[in-house]
Amino acid sequence: MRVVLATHNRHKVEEIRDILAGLDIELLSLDSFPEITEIEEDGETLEENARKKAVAVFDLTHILSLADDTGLEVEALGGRPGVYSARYSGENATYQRNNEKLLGEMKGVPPERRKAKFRCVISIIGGGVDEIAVGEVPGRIIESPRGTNGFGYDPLFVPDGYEITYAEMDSELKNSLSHRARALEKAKDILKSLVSARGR
Ligand code: ITT
Repeated sequence: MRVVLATHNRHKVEEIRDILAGLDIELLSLDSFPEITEIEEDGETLEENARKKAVAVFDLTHILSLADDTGLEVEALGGRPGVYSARYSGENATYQRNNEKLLGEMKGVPPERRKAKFRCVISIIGGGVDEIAVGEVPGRIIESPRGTNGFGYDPLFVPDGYEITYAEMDSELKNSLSHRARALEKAKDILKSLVSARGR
């Protein structure tokens, strides 16, 4: 069975490949479909955006499509940046500017009010298939960046039960506990049953 990952983010493609390794599926990325340009993520929820991307890619490729949308929800900021995580610092957002903006908004917020969670929503769309898998990891936002691995808000996020940031973890550790890993474990079960149903 072939599955196309509806993302241009190579960090995500690598994480998803690692986690889904071992399944009897051929994973394609959007690199195989250069004609598909950016799909606008204009939904109001992570669910809406993930589903919109998967539907758009399935409509264009007719291959089972898997799309995720992820957000960092910070309690002291009323859940922001949430669905706006990628463009938090505006039009020309970069990971670094987003992190600086987050630290700026969290300035003076005491340790006990620095709770946050990463939330990943995966949509799987195909002929007759419309499934959602969600993964969450609670943690906290530290006061200055630490670590150089990973991407996005990784240097600022310490998951509960750890003293190191996502960016201080090697990819094996991050991929064993991350929000995306949790959602992907659920997506994996969905894909497994599709593989066996289609194999019959
Ligand atoms: P797509 O092409 O898949 O849309 P994206 O980079 O826009 O890739 P998302 O919309 O899913 O990714 O994620 C929004 C932002 O959240 C992203 O730009 C990162 O800043 C952050 N993010 C997502 N996953 C993350 C992770 O595992 N660790 C740290 N930050 C992450």
